[in-house]
Formats: sequence, structure tokens, C-alpha cells
Amino acid sequence: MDFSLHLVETLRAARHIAVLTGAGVSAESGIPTFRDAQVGLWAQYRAEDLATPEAFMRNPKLVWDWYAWRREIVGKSRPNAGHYALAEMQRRVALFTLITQNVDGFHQLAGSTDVIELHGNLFRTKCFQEDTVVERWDTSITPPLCTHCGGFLRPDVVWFGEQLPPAALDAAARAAVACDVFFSIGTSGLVEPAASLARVALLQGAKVVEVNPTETPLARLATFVLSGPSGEILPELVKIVWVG
Ligand code: BJW
Repeated sequence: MDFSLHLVETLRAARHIAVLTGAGVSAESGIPTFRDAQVGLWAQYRAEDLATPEAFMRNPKLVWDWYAWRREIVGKSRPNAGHYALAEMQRRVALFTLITQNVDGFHQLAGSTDVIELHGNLFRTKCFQEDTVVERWDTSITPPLCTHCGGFLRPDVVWFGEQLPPAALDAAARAAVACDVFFSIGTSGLVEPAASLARVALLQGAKVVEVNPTETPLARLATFVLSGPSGEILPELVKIVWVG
């Protein structure tokens, strides 16, 4: 892919780069994106209809099993070249903030540090009643029960209608305000408040770079649009801009 001189110079001159990633960054690892058609057993459900507290209250076993299936897919998969390129970018840039909507932990596995997880983590579990993280439970019941209050356990992820972790959202918003370049990578930009971060960065004068094989609502606002898979674009970009 050819990158414009303007993009290369903008990135070389950047002091603070903030990056927001979405499900698309893990697509090349074999993880279905959120709005991809579901497969197999799950084809009859929309992901959006399973990721809500109401769905869990209606059918806790169904929702627990869906997350167990997703944990299994992630457990068998590995970060891809896009994740590694972002870890390399962090090593090359003075100030770097990585914000992810993903719950798979692949950025950390690829070597990124201080990752801001806006929507939680698939591999953490909490009590639905008490909202406390738990480490152990009896696996003979699905969903398992909290040993403290007897309530259902659930994945520690953020469902629709739930508040994002305040410290994570605050850190993400501060990075969007302070950065001079903001990347939006592999996200449809449909889910708030994450989707607004790129617009906040733009309003504060940052250059916005979108990486996505499909056009999103951000494309017409972004300063640079790199159309293609992040696992191909990001390694090339990092090589040209920083490695030489
Ligand atoms: C590639 C690729 C490749 C493919 N390379 N790219 C303002 C306006 C309207 C509504 C709202 C609003 N503010 C809040 C709302 C409501 C709601 C919302 O946003 N609704 C909209 C859908 C309309 N938001 C919320 O409810 C949030 N909570 C909130 O705001 O609370 C306020 C509150 C305050 C006080 C008290 C109480 C509440 C919570 C949102 C939580 C989202 N949770 C999920 C599930 C997480 C757990 C799980 O994984 O199961 O997060 S939903 C789902 O969407 C998941 C994702 O992180 C998120 C974003 O999806 P993403 O990553 O963009 O994935 P896709 O599939 O949409 O897109 C993939 C992209 O990749 C595509 O563009 C492809 O082209 C691309 N791609 N291959 C690069 N190789």
C-alpha cells in the first residue's frame, strides 16, 4: 500500500498518538467481529441481543454459554500482525495511548502495555448482584453462582445500557483531547461512548486516521482513510514511518 507523504510526516512529527481499536483488529486472528453474522449454534441470535443485562436476566444459561463459546475461540487463537504492529508503535512513539473496545486481551498478549479496556475483559468474571470480581466458583452449575451471595456470575464485560468503567472512560477521553493523532482501527463506530472519541479528537485539532476495509460514518470526517485489513496495513505503516 502507498502511504501519502503527508501521512508519513504527520506520524513522524506526532508527540502523542492515541489509538482506538474494535473487533476488526482481531478479525485476522479468526475472532468474529461483533456485527458479523453469528455461526453454528449461535446463528439464530444477534450478538446485540445477547450482550444486555435483560438477555442475561431472561436466560442466564444462554448468555453464559455464548461467552464460554467466545472464550474458547479466543483461547485457541493468537494475536495477529496488526496487534504486534501496535505494540511496536508504542515502543517508537514518545506518548502513546491504546484504547480498546475488545474484550479478548490480544493487545496485551502482543506486548502492548497500559491498555485501556473500555468494555471489560472476557476472562474476568463478576457477580451479577454485587458487581464484585470473583476468582473461584463451582463449575458444575451453569451459570455458576457467587460463593458470597448465591447470585449468578457473569463475564466482567460492559453490556448495552451499562456504564463503562469510569476510570477507563476518563483516561480514554483525556487521551482523545490531548493527542495530536488519533487512530480509529477496525471499529464500525456505531457504539457510544467509544464512537465519540474520534470526534472529540478532531474537535481538539488532532488528525484522525481510520483503518478499515469497509467505509464507516467516520470516513468522511477523517483526515486519512486507509482502506484495508489492519493486519496488513499497520505493519507496513509502522515499518515505513518508524523502522525505515
Ligand atoms: C476490519 C477487519 C480487518 C473487519 N481489519 N477492520 C448515544 C447515542 C445513541 C445511543 C447511545 C448513546 N450513548 C449510549 C448509547 C446506548 C448504547 C449505544 O451505543 N447504542 C448504539 C448501538 C446505538 N451504548 C451503551 O449502552 C453503552 N453504555 C452507556 O453509554 O452507558 C451510559 C450509562 C451511564 C450511566 C449509567 C448507566 C449507563 C455501553 C456500550 C457497551 C457495548 N458493549 C459491547 C459488548 C461488550 C462485551 C462483548 O464483547 O460481548 O461491546 S457491544 C459491541 O459493540 C462490543 C464492541 O466492543 C462494540 C463495538 O463494536 P466494534 O468493535 O465496532 O465491532 P463491529 O463488529 O461493529 O465492527 C467491526 C469493524 O471491523 C467493521 O467496521 C469492519 O468493517 C471492520 N473490520 N475486518 C480492520 N481485518
